[in-house]
This record gives sequence, structure tokens and C-alpha cells, in this order.
Amino acid sequence: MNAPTEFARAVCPHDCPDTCAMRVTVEGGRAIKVVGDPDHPPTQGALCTKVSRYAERVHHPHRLTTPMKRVGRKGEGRFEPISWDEAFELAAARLSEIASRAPEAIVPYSYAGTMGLVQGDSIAQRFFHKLGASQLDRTICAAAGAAGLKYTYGAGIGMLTEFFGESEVILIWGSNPIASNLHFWTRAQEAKRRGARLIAIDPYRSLTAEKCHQHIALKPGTDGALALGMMNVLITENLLDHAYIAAHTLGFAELKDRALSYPPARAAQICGVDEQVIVDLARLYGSTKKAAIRMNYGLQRVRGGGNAVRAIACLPSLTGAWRERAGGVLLSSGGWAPVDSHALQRPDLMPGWPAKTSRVINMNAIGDALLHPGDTTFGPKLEAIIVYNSNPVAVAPDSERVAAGFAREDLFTIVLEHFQTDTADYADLLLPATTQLEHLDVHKSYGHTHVMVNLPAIAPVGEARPNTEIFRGLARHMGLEEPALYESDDAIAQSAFRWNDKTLEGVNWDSLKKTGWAALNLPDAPFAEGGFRTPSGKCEFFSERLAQQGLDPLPDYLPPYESEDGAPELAARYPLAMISPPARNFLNSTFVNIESLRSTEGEPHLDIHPFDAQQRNIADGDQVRIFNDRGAMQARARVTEKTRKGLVVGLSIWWKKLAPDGRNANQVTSQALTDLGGSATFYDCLVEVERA
Ligand SMILES: Nc1nc2c(c(=O)[nH]1)N[C@H]1C(S)=C(S)[C@@H](COP(=O)(O)OP(=O)(O)OC[C@H]3O[C@@H](n4cnc5c(=O)[nH]c(N)nc54)[C@H](O)[C@@H]3O)O[C@H]1N2
Ligand SMILES: Nc1nc2c(c(=O)[nH]1)N[C@H]1C(S)=C(S)[C@@H](COP(=O)(O)OP(=O)(O)OC[C@H]3O[C@@H](n4cnc5c(=O)[nH]c(N)nc54)[C@H](O)[C@@H]3O)O[C@H]1N2
Ligand code: SF4
Ligand SMILES: [Mo]
Repeated sequence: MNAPTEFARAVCPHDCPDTCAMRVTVEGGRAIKVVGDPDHPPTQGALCTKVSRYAERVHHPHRLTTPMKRVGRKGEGRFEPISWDEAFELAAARLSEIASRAPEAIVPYSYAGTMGLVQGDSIAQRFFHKLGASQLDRTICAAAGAAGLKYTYGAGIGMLTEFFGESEVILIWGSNPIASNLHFWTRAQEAKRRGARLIAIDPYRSLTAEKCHQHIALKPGTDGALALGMMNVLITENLLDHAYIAAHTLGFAELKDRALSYPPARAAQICGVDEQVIVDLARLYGSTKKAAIRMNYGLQRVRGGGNAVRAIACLPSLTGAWRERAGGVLLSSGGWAPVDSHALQRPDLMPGWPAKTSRVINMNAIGDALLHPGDTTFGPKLEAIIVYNSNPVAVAPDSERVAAGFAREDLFTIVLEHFQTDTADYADLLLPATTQLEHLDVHKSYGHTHVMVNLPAIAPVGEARPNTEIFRGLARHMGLEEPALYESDDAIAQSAFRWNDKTLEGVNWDSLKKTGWAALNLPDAPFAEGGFRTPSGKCEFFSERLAQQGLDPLPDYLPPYESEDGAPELAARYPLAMISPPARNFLNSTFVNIESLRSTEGEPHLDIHPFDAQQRNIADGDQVRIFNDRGAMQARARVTEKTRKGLVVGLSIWWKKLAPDGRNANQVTSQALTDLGGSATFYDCLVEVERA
């Protein structure tokens, strides 16, 4: 099939706040070029380097093009091609047998390989709900931050990205936009040209921190203390908007007491920065009207991540920065879009719903879950896992345990993929999935406020099928009689949004397919007059909902699990904190197998401070071994002052099998969960390093 037009409308499907509009040039049924759409305001005609190579990925010689079944040992990665019918029959026989005895022994594993609402979690969720399979709590990335926002603002909503260009001060907090939020960086540059001051708050001198006016290099996991220290100064120096506080916030008196227990000297000691830095930061922030904060997820991958986000989210409500459209906080804009997740996922298909719901497994603890023998508290032992839109053997924490779980001979594993990833190696059945250029989808964004349509540009490569079509096929072969399992992609897309919501006034599915995108109808300064989505309608400094769960109703600082404050004995054995944030040329583990991008990253590196290197007799360029009780990996040392003393940084996420030692950073990360939301704690990790 040739595409009807030379240019097809597409949307970048990747887990990135920018959700770019793409134009795809098709020639002879092949995508030959992908560029950013110049007409789409958030994209402004530019894609990042990675996705500019999208055609290379779509037509890569290693694309999976037929269903395959395992012929080698588990994990060995040897397969032989089979037909779709044979694949469906094998899968249906095994899943039906398990489902007839213990449906919760089946678990899906998926994340945001595509952010599309159709190919993400529509038919797949309906299928697992209908079976009564275990549910997966999708918490690997943003759940702590999402909970922090929910308890403070009522949803994942905030400042509109368009207006950062007018801000006078921007705190870029736990965020590295040059790598991971490129179009925001364009806005920040615009603000800089107009005289704004950019301040990076990041333990590491990232590509972004390097280009800001100021870099505050705090210890990882201490952001809650920094925000409380700032509040202390705002309160004691009366840099407050009392009218805003009185009208639009809840619990100021209680928050004030809490903040008064964090004088700048105490906060400075916790964060490992100078007291004066905190005082100056608070004064600048509190005395600037158009003061904006671009928080990002880097700061919430630690024990206290949810509380830290909550503390930072309180700041603009104390100073009244929300009154300006160029003031406020943005962590996620994903909550603005009126997504109808009930219609997409149909939880009501679960047997016994709503009185009864199936077991929930937190995806961050998949290692432990796969190795659990099963008992009355855990429920049945897991017998089958179906992986799509994710590469858990590379990306999930405590990877030794994850790989050991996937290696179980008695575990039936189906993987839907574009490529033979580290996880695909463990499949019993490996099924080829289409890419974004080959299927239909609709998108919201967590960085801007447009809803968007992706139309297929080319026919599926080889025998690849959309995730939806694969789950429809499984359902059919299992004899499941439920109309919702057989809905077309177009019908699912149409059900994705509540079109009668006022943010979508004048937009419907047919018009959206023609225009490609639509901006949600929102006020420029969303909380200038309050209007938070909490039960009280106010910005909740004090959260009754948290109190009811027996949790601290006020934001506080919680020391990382793995730190001198949190675990002195462990810190004595493993004195270095390790973080493993994204490398610029990869997107999580996607693109690691694209040669041109991998060669730009080179090989796995570990950035280490000259003081720590010297103590260990490590020279720049040495191979080093990074280890703790959970595991070990190797990398090439870069001795650099980009990191602070006591911190090592290994940019990620490498495919294990494409790293020289067959390992990656998740060998050392832990399955512990955050304070709120049950998120992963990738950056709450102590290690030791030695020359290899
Ligand atoms: N190029 C590229 N872009 C990506 C991704 C990718 O892998 N590559 N991944 C995508 C995904 S899934 C996500 S979630 C986002 C992630 O992007 P971000 O949300 O920006 O989060 P991270 O990159 O994890 O971390 C951002 C910065 O936070 C710093 N940081 C680490 N620990 C702390 C801390 O305790 N406090 C503070 N203040 N800072 C800390 C890190 O050093 C890093 O420079 O990016 C998306 N975009
Ligand atoms: N050490 C460390 N680990 C981390 C992080 C970190 O910063 N450090 N970051 C964490 C974060 S923030 C995240 S979000 C997770 C991300 O973890 P994942 O969501 O697993 O992301 P990817 O590694 O990009 O893997 C996505 C896979 O989905 C596949 N895929 C894409 N589209 C489709 C499709 O339409 N159908 C099917 N069937 N497959 C598709 C891609 O080929 C790719 O292999 O990793 C986490 N792990
Ligand atoms: S990864 Fe992000 S910046 Fe790159 S094209 Fe996709 S949405 Fe745009
Ligand atoms: Mo993420």
C-alpha cells in the first residue's frame, strides 16, 4: 500500500514531554524522511536528533518481521519463524489453561514505548481485565510526582509551556531539557534573550546546567529540604502574597510551622550547599513576579520524591506567582486533556467489578514478583507475563532479580516488540509489532496542551501488526466473547476523549483527523483565580486526604533510603551515591540499537569527581567496576568536576547485550518505592567503585 499523500501526519510516540508533530515523506511505500511539522506551535518545525533518524529505525534490517517461537534455552535469544495462526494457537492454549485455574497468575508488563492512547493501553487492558489477570501498577517513571501534584493541585496540571518565554526567572529543577525536553529549552532560551535568569537545580552539571546562569548542585534526594528552606526565607522575610494565600490555599498556618523548622542553615546542611545560596535563591524567587519553575522527574526518583514535588509545588502559591501567565510550576500538563480512560481500558470488564478487582503488581518490584513462590498474601505464583511497549530486562530496577525471574523455565513469556531487545531474548513467543508510522493513534502530551492524531504513513513492515490487532487475535483464538475486545482502532481513538468537555469545544474526532491537532481551550494563567482540582478547590498545603491515609498531611524532607542520613552503616560500605539519568542520544533503552546514535554515545561511562577518583587510584579513561550488594557493572571512568564529591553518574539506559560486559546501571538500582505513588527509586542508590 502506498500512502495517499506525499506527506503523512504523524506524532512522535516516545515518552517525552514534547509530543512533536511529524511530517513523514513516503516514497514507494517506504518512509524516507521524518521532519518536525513547522505549522505545529509546540514543535516549531524541529525534532530531536534521535527521532530525526526515525526512518532509519522503522526500516532497520533488524526489525522483527514475523512471529517467532523460542528454540534455544530461556534467555538465549534463539528463535524460529512461525505463522501468526500458530503463534496465536500456542499463546491461546497456554493462557486459556492458566486463566481457567488462576487468572491472576497472568500479568501484563507495559509502559510508554508508545504514548499513543490506542496502541498504549486500550484493547490490551480490556483483554487482561476480561481475563481477570493481575493488574500492573505503572509506576516506573512519574508516579511520585503525579501523587505530589494530585495531593497539592488535584491533578497533573500546571503552567502552560508557551509562556516560559516571558518569565523573568526560571528554576530548572531536576530537569535536563537539552536532552529530554528540547522544545522547553527553546522557550528558556527565548526568556534568556529577554534577560531572564536561568538556574539549574541538579546534583550533576548536566548539558543544561552547564548553560544556565547558575547551577545549584545539591545532594541527590534533598530537594524537599531545599524547598522548605526557601519557604522559611519567604515566610521570615515576608515575601508572601497574603491575599492569594487567603483566597486560594489551604493550611498556611500548618505549613508555616513546618517551614520554620527548616531554617536555611539546616536546609543547607542537608543539601550540601551554602546557606547563602538558599537565602539568595528564595529572595530572588520571592521578589520576581514572573517566576517560573520547570520541575521534572529527575528529582522524584528517590525515597522522598513525592514530598519533594509537593513542597516545590507549594512555592508559587505562597508568592502568588500564579497570577502571571509566565509564573507558576510545570511538572506535567497531562491532566489537562479530557481523556476517558474508563472507555479506553474498561476496568468494568474485570470479573466481579467494582466490588472486586484483580491483584495489583507494582512494576518496579517485578523482579521480586516473578521470583515469588506464591502464598496467601501474595496470591498465586506468576506463570505468564505478556510484555509490550517496554523492555523490563534493561529498564527495571534490581536487574539481577528481574533477569532471574524472566529466566524461569516454567514462566510463559510473550513479548510484542519492534526489535530483539534484552527482554525479547527471554520470550517463548516473540511477536512483531508495528511502529508509529504503520498504525493509527491519538495522543495527549505531558509537556504541552494539544491533542493530536497519528495517521499511518506506510503499510506494516513485514508481517508486523499493531498491538491492538495482536490482542484482538489473542482474544479471538481464546474464544472470548466481548464486543469491546474487537473494536476497531478508529472507534477506540474516537472514545479516547470526552469531546463534550469545554477544553475541546468545537473539536471532534473527524475534525481532529483533518487538522492533525487541536489546542485545548485553557486560560493562559490557569490558577490566577485559584480553581485547583483538589476537593477544597484550593492549593492544598495541608492535605486531608493524606491525613486520612495516616500519612503526613504536610510536605516534608525524607532522607534517601541509601544515604548517610538514611542508612549510615550502608553508607560506610558503599560511600558513593549513583544516579543514571538519560543519555541524550537514547530514549530510555529505545535507539540504543541504532548504530549512528549508539556510536555518538560511544560506550557506557561513569563520571566521577577528581577527589573520589584519586582516593581510589582511578585515572580518566580507566575501566571501573561499580558495585553494591545487588550487583555490579563496568564502565569507562571520566574524571570530572561535573559531578559533586560523593556522586557518580552513569548516563543510561544501555541495552545490556550491547554493553561490553553485558550489564547496565540497573544491576545496582533497587526495588524500593517512593513515599507517595509507589514510584521507582533509581537515583536513591549507593555504590562503591574500583578499578576493573
Ligand atoms: N534524550 C532523552 N530524552 C528523554 C528520555 C531519554 O531517555 N533520553 N527519557 C524520557 C523520559 S521517560 C523521561 S521520564 C524524561 C526524563 O527527563 P527528566 O524528567 O528531565 O528527568 P531525568 O532525566 O531523570 O533527570 C533530570 C535531571 O535531574 C537530575 N537529578 C537526578 N537526581 C536528582 C535529585 O535528587 N534532585 C535534583 N534536583 N535533580 C536530580 C539529573 O542529574 C538530570 O540531569 O525524559 C524523557 N526524554
Ligand atoms: N537506571 C535507570 N533506569 C531507568 C531510568 C533511569 O533514568 N535510570 N528511567 C526510567 C524511566 S523514567 C522510564 S519511563 C522507564 C522506561 O522504560 P520503557 O518504557 O521500557 O522504555 P524503553 O526502554 O524505551 O522501551 C520501550 C520498548 O517499547 C517498544 N515499543 C515502542 N513502540 C511499540 C509499539 O507500538 N508496540 C510494541 N509492542 N512495542 C513498542 C520499543 O521498541 C522499546 O523496546 O525506564 C526506567 N528505567
Ligand atoms: S523524542 Fe521528544 S523531542 Fe524528540 S521528536 Fe519525540 S517528542 Fe520531539
Ligand atoms: Mo520516564
